[in-house]
Amino acid sequence: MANPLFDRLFAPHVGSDAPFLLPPGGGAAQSYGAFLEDAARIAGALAGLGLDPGDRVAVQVPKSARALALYAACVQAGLVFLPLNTAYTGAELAYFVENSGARALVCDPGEAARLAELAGRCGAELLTLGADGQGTLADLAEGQPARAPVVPRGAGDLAALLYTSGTTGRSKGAMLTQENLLSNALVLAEAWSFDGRDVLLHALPIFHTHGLFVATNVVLATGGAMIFMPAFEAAAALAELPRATAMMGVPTFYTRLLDRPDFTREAAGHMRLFTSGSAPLLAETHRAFERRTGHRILERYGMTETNMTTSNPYAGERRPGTVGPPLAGVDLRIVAEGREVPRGAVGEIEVRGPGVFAGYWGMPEKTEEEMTADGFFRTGDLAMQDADGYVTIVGRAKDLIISGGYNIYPREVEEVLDAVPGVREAAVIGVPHPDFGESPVAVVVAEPGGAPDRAALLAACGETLARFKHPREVIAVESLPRNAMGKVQKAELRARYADLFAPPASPE
Ligand code: MCA
Ligand code: AMP
Repeated sequence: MANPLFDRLFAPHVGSDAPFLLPPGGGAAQSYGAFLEDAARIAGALAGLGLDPGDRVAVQVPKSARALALYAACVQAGLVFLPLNTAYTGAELAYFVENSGARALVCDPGEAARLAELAGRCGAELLTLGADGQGTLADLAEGQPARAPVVPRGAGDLAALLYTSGTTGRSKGAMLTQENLLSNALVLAEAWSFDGRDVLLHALPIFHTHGLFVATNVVLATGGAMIFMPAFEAAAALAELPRATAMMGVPTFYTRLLDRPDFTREAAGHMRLFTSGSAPLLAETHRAFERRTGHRILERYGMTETNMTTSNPYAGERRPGTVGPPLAGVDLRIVAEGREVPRGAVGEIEVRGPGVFAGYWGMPEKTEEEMTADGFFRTGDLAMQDADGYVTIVGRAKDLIISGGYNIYPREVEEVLDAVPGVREAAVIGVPHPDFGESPVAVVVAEPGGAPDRAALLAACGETLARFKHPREVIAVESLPRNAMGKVQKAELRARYADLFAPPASPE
């Protein structure tokens, strides 16, 4: 029996001298062969700990070549890779480890003491891996052989578990199969014309779909190289650009590059492709980028649960403000009141295809809620599709804020604020922000006689929520606007505070 994901993305590169990871600032590349030897050693170390195929490996580590090798090792050993945002707090992490039943937890060495109790309680093996690639996982791997068995897996077996928050209740683990990941990598590689000559500027985090699957799997599928940056920083990205042929980013990457006068037509002239996703790219940013560089950013759309589902074309017209037509193999329809709507009308996007996940971990009823009887996933994104098939996202049916490409579920923040003494109720809304696209703002009503103390509210968030979820502003109000049904009118609040972060108008 085979392991389709490993066989197609990794196995062809075993023993290859071709460069895979280029360190920023120059220096020797790590070859595909060396990367896969490292992965094999890690696979051996994990198997040696008694982990069995299908076991979950929770990973909250800084980005590094070895952190990526850990992903490869999990695929090779038939383990389920569960990457976690490095910004998550201990409270957030505890839920993911408990809910997934992870058998191993890999963390930064600096966090090990803090996480020992959690790992012990959950029966997870605690291992460490730092930004420098060192730690107890590396120590264990060192003694292992450079080749390891490839554990047989089927196309429908799980390769990864990625947690996404829900509009109600706790986060849900999206179960991604080998086929989900492989099919999407191959479709994107073809759609965007990637090949072995490409050098991708990789500045995304590797704990989300965008940086881990869209970027890395496309390069693995086609044998190119990646300039592997620890994080996005505009000046550093600009310095690396001359070596790159392609770049993938969230809109904030592009607005930050445009803020730099040294990001010029000459600086970008040699590039083959810039893609954007994870959050809406303003048509205005698309046009400003074209004016500055001559390049039209290729915008695409997807979700953790569905992988990528639409993309503007590589060769055809890239239309600003749209996410393009459905990708090959994706069935997409726009639905309102239970019916597919005609072209040009607004409704919710529903998708079906090989990239659509296998359901939420341990939550069959949630999975059923999000899927239609004929196998389409309800995205919660509102859009229209034009006569040529191009999809324009116009809003969201779900209560979600996307800040710099990170999702924030207002309900999760509201629950924390509501529990603060003196708070009667809080509504968290997304307000346009020039850098992050949207930022969370808390609109708070005090108990009679009480006054919500801003510092206390933010301190409560600090204990439980990752920093990027914290409200950027707290606004005290007498009452929240409600409709006849008593539901808080968030659209009205968003309109009221739409200019909160707007840059001051420049004098004429
Ligand atoms: C960091 N901070 C943020 C964010 N990131 N605040 C709000 N939103 C953010 N996205 C805060 C930190 O907590 C810190 O706060 C301060 O900003 C500076 O931290 P630093 O690490 O220096 O941040 P940064 O370098 O400015 O990071 C911004 C960033 C980064 C480069 C835009 O967030 C990023 O790489 N985003 C990419 C997210 C991504 O890959 N999403 C893909 C999801 P303080 O100073 O107050 O402590 S996958 C997906 O959505 C689907 C499937 C798809 O379609 O791709
Ligand atoms: P996630 O659950 O992190 O995968 O986030 C998926 C959500 O990000 C989608 O449901 C959309 O709301 C949003 N998204 C992703 N790409 C785009 C895009 N190009 N334009 C607008 N929204 C996007």
